Amino acid sequence: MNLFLKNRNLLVLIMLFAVSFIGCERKPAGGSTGGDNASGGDGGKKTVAFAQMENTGPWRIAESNSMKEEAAKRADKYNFVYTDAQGTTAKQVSDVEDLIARKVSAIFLAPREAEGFSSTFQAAKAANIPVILIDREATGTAGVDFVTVIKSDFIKEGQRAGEWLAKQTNGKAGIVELKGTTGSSVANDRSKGFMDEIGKSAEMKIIASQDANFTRAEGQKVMENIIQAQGKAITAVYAHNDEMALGAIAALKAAGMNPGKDVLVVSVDGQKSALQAIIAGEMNATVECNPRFGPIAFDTLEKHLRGEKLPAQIINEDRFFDASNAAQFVNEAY
Ligand code: GYE
Repeated sequence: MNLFLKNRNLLVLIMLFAVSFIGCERKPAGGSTGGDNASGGDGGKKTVAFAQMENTGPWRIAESNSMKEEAAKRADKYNFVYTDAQGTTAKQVSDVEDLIARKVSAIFLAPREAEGFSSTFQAAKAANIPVILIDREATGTAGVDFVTVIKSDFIKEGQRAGEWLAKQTNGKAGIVELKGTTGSSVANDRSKGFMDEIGKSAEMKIIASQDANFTRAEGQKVMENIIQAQGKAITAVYAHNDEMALGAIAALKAAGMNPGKDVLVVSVDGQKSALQAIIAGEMNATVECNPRFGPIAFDTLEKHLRGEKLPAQIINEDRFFDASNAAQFVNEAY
């Protein structure tokens, strides 16, 4: 063997040694690749996942960011995995199935629709993975199918919007209701609370009610069609979220109508652009629905892991914004 070959063999040996060494260093011991429940490796870190339904619109982006930020604050204890179902319930179901297959230690789930998750809950249970619902409900029993649900009181949100509107209009209005995604617990409850409240006044009438899927673009489109059909009969808009309200405001303006004045606009969420619209006088009120779930979600998980008994529901306290306080809160809004 000549000197060149000898040196080359030596070089190959050194390289092989180096590669296997790097390989050892990089290997995530008990990390997000599996075996997490059992191993407790990676310095004892647990892999916790958040299965988000979509990440469009300020509310959802604020929620995702809050979860990511809180995970980062607790990075000594947790690895964090995030999935985005891009607005499709079927994808969200398969996202959760994948997380179960990866053997994560716990799953936070913001279920797009109430139905469709029961077999996933069973699979998680069989794998001993706790599921905590955040922001919306899913069909099933707390303490059995999932640990608990952390959310706002959506019926109360609808009631507060209805009560405010009845007061402002002396119990007489032609109302357009823009509803959230059909099949979501939020849309049902926000409708129910509102109807219960306006039902107390004989002349509070819903003249049109349609699903606009919680988005601004759909809110605008649906509102354009309703304006064509109903015109001046519209004196108020109740939107299940601020994005749809802002879409409706754009449609009303384009039709030469006067949102905030001739047509009162009330919705739910409390995002920055809604508070700005209130300050500008184009929108009237919004019931807060807090999207910043990170701290309470992780605190709840830790209580569960310590073996504490949790209530079936954990309800966030929300505020109410109108012309009297929008300027005070606009800077802290998302
Ligand atoms: O109000 C809306 C979002 O589930 C409470 O969903 C949440 C709602 C929120 O898209 O803006």
